[in-house]
Amino acid sequence: MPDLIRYDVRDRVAILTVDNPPVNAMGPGVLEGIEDGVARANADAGVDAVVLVGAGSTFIAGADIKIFGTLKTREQSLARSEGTHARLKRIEDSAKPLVAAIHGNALGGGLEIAMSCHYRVMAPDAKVGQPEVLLGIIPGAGGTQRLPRLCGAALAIEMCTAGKPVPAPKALAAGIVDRAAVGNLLDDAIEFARAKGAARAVRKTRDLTDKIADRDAGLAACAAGRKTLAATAKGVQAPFKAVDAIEAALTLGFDAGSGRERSLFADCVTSTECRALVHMFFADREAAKVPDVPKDTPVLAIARAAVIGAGTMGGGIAMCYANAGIPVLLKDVDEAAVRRGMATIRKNYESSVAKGRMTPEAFGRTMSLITPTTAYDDFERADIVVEAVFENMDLKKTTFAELARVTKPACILASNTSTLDIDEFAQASGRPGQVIGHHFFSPANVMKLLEIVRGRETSKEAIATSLALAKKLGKVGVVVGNCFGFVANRMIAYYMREAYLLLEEGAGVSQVDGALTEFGLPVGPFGMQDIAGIDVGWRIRQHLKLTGQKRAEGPQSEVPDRLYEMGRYGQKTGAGWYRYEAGSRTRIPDPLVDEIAASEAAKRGVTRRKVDDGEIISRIMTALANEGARILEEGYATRASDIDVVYCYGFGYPRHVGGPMFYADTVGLPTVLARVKEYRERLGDYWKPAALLEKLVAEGKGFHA
Ligand code: 3H9
Repeated sequence: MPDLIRYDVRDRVAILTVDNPPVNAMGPGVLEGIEDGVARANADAGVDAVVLVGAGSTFIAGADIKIFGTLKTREQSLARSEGTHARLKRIEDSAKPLVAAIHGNALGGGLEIAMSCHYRVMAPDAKVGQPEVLLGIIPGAGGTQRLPRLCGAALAIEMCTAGKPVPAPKALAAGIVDRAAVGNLLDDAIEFARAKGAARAVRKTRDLTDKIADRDAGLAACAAGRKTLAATAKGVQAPFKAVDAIEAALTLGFDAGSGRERSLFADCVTSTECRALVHMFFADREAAKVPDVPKDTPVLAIARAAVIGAGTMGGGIAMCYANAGIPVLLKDVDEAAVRRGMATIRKNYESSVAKGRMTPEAFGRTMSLITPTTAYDDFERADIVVEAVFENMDLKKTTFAELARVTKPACILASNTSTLDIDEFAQASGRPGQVIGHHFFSPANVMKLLEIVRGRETSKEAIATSLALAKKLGKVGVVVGNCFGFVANRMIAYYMREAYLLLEEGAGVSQVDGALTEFGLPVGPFGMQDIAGIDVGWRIRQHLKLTGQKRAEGPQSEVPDRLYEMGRYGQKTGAGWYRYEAGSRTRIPDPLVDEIAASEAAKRGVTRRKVDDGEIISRIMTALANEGARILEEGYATRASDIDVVYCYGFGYPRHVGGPMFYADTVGLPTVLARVKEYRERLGDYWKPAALLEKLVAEGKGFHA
């Protein structure tokens, strides 16, 4: 096995190269190796200074995230942090100047090591950051103490509470790094280190005081940070603890401040928030791995795309391609439809420019990548076509048959259907291996989830290409099976069923929505439906009635149908589950909806009662977990964590809760099963435990290993 830390000497400068692929995370031996390397350089008469650099594509991406799962108690965490803090102090005590040469990313513990060096040189395209809060923790290797000493409290708070990395120019201007490299990073850093070595110029970050000297300004920054978090960081604790730790840097000395950091870190690393967010970190990456699609499966290059249907979804999908720099044809049946679609796209981009999120140059460049058309000319050059026409099986089948005629044989034929059977289009195309579902979520240019639906005959190349393409489009791709509603909409049917029934039983519209937003969702089921349109759900229900299907077993509440019949489609008609004043999106509760719910309840013989918020969460979350279990046992999702990823990115399920399947594990599957049985007894036989749920409980296991 190659050394984790290589030691070379050039021009009287020792070069310590961290070589721990893929991202030089601080796994066992890394920090120890750096300390040994620094000691060796200090003892080496042929060395005046030291450069610390990362091998491969990045500097050091932080602690090895897997380690957090092993810290079960505060005591274990404290013992580990004490060791790390002491080691970093010993490194910082080097008598010979230490220079970190940063390329790629210096994140979390990576930046903390860099700040324990005496100087930092940074490649112009590199980034530095403290993203720990995204994992439910705070910087735990001195970051909350050293960062404010370099850049002041305000920026340190911003970086440690939002977790967003900062680019080189900002890091340089703020004093986090000392130099932006010109030309080759290592050559530049060696040159810089040589000069510092000649002057024996050692500068310990922990001794700096300038940037934290104005204590009142620092404390005001802490107060401002807490105020912002009160509005933005609902349901999480780590960002608040990061502010507490930075405050300690201002009010206590370095050693006492570090002690406070260790204590706060221990609170965080043993929390459910941390377990859930670490789970989501790995879940995001696992989702890209499909057991029967090997890593080396050939991936088709997607240089040109086409989208059929210039409506809301088609236009949004075309924007995704253009945003990724891929030229895209946007086809609809007539000039008017295409013009309307292009006007919406233009308006969206213009609004981004107005908000300063897009430069006028990028606007021009991106718009020029979208070519409107009413014909199939040029489709033979497309590497992928995404169909986003009306949800009608005959129309889709005709479209796929046409596409097979006008595209080259290797072209991938994707469908954005959210409910229809991919295998039927696949047969209609005559090229089933190339046909796949690409289910975008609305608004397609914003939502990060891409459900990649594999049909019976979809080729491995089409799946591997879709996963690579999702990444290129800035989406998280999750491969799912071809069942009704796939994973996301199949489960949402159970979520909505319970929401409707709770309403009939006596809960209020804003009570149900409030309980779920308190739980962490950005919007509750009724608010969400008012945005999406009550008419959309109605259309799906009509289609199901015609085909004799149900989206979810159990009583079908007719409250949404009554709203539809009254022309209450949601925000777009000024009323739905709520009322809206003209031009406003503020939800105003409407007693009329409660009356409708009461009258529908009477028709079904339901006795109304007071429903508490706890029951709302239990019913809805139990329904999701039970249906998720069925999806798993039927093989439509590869693993429970894929369902968590679908829910977090598709519906804004709170990451700090870890997705519906992880949440079920934290509640405990025996409790979830007991609830299903209780509801069955109380509400009816449609509450049936999933076989997988019963099996896991019997085996004493959870959904996640
Ligand atoms: C921390 O540092 C706490 C300290 O304050 C205190 C310590 C005492 N650990 O993302 P990619 C794996 S907290 C373990 O696909 P990219 C990843 O799972 C940490 N594994 O690549 C994947 O494995 P696989 C603070 C890690 O090029 C592979 O590497 N740091 C870690 O798209 C490639 O990853 C962070 O939060 C890790 N730290 O993006 C940074 N990082 O191939 C987390 C990655 O088996 N990392 N892996 O699926 C990132 O943000 C991105 O990985 C990075 C590269 C931007 C670096």
